[in-house]
Amino acid sequence: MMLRGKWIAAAAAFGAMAASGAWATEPAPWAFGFQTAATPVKAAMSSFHGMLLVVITLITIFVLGLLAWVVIRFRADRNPNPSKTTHNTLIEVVWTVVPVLILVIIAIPSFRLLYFLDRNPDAEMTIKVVGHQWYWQYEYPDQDGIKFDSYMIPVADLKPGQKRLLEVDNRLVLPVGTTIRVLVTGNDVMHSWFVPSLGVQNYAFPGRTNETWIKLEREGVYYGQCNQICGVNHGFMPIAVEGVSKEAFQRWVGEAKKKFAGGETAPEPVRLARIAD
Ligand SMILES: [Cu+2]
Repeated sequence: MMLRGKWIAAAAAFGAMAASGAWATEPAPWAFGFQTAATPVKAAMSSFHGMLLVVITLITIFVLGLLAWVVIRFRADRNPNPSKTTHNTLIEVVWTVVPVLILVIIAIPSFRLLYFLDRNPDAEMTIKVVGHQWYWQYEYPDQDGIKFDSYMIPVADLKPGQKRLLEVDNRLVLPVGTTIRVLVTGNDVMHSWFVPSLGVQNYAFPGRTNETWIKLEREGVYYGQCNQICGVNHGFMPIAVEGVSKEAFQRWVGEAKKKFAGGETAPEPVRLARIAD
């Protein structure tokens, strides 16, 4: 009965989410599948995933059918004198060649997607993401080098509506409809800059720069988290990307130049103590 109640709750949550259109750009209770795509890369990932799901489902049903057929048709009381056949060249060729063909069919769009998300030669601007223990730092080399830190808002300081363990003090503000090169690196240990709805998951290595790109298709806030265990506060260095219109971005740039002129937004020891609260 307990289990049944749980499934009913899950179905209700699923229905409510579908009805409200709340396919959020952040993790949601009982969410199924991917977060809604906000970039062309994520859209391509989602459709590739959909294609794979069809392939996997067909293979699983086929294998299950074969197993059921063997178990029922060739069980001992129905088939008391089993065949002693050990080889069948035709079947062996088929069960080798068909899986190879399936893998090739999967590999072609897979590699195409890998190269698609790798880099975009037509980037209109660049941002740099630096992973630190335990916060992210963002730089805008094309906007006079705006540079600031982005810390999680401690639970005790959350305002109504702010998301626990996801909201940050300074969001990464980006213009929509703009192809943006993203350079990711690390300052101390390995981190990973992971924003599911943008289709971005890049390792942040010290001494190495990884590249990808994003093009936000609509305004909104897109949440992510560090995705590589990086120490005691790994779970407390979320990512919040805010997509705004190009005009609003220009206004933000003007404000940000003043706001972040002094560099660091707060002394690090103070912030770490607050996160621990
Ligand atoms: Cu981490």
